Amino acid sequence: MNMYKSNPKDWKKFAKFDPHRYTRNLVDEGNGKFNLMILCWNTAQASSIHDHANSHCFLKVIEGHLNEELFDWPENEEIHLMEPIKKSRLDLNEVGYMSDELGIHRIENPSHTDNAVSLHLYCPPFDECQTFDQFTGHKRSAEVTFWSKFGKRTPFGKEQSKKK
Ligand code: 2CO
Ligand code: FE2
Repeated sequence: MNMYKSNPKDWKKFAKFDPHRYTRNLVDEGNGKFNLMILCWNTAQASSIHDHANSHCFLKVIEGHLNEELFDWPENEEIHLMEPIKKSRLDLNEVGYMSDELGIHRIENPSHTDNAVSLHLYCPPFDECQTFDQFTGHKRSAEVTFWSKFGKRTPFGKEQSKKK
């Protein structure tokens, strides 16, 4: 991940954007051992606060830049505002690592003029994670989906990553 220097020619065919939310585009299933994907962040798009389902997450910015807010796991069921414990910026070609041991996070493309694209490797792959409400600390399970797989838009109604 560190050694790779981003060249849009390598990944353009996987980089499919949606005007409404960031997209997850599957590049390789790593023989079931990992998922390699390209995430496309339109201007000002952000993820929810989420965990990583016990997976290791490596991410590299391959266009634009991203901001990360790191949060501690909420401790109890009491309603409370979640405050970030760390904010960082990931620049072009920078690599980050995230796992449940470090906490939970939110990623955002803070630019209002430029798109951002990131390359993610999740080991092992996962098809469900938990998302958190910043204002209450409440969580719920969310299925993660692919906007495209291997360069082809996932057919409508079959966005689930699961092979049920
Ligand atoms: N984990 C999020 C996802 O897979 C993206 S933020 O980077 O870890 O959609
Ligand atoms: Fe994440």
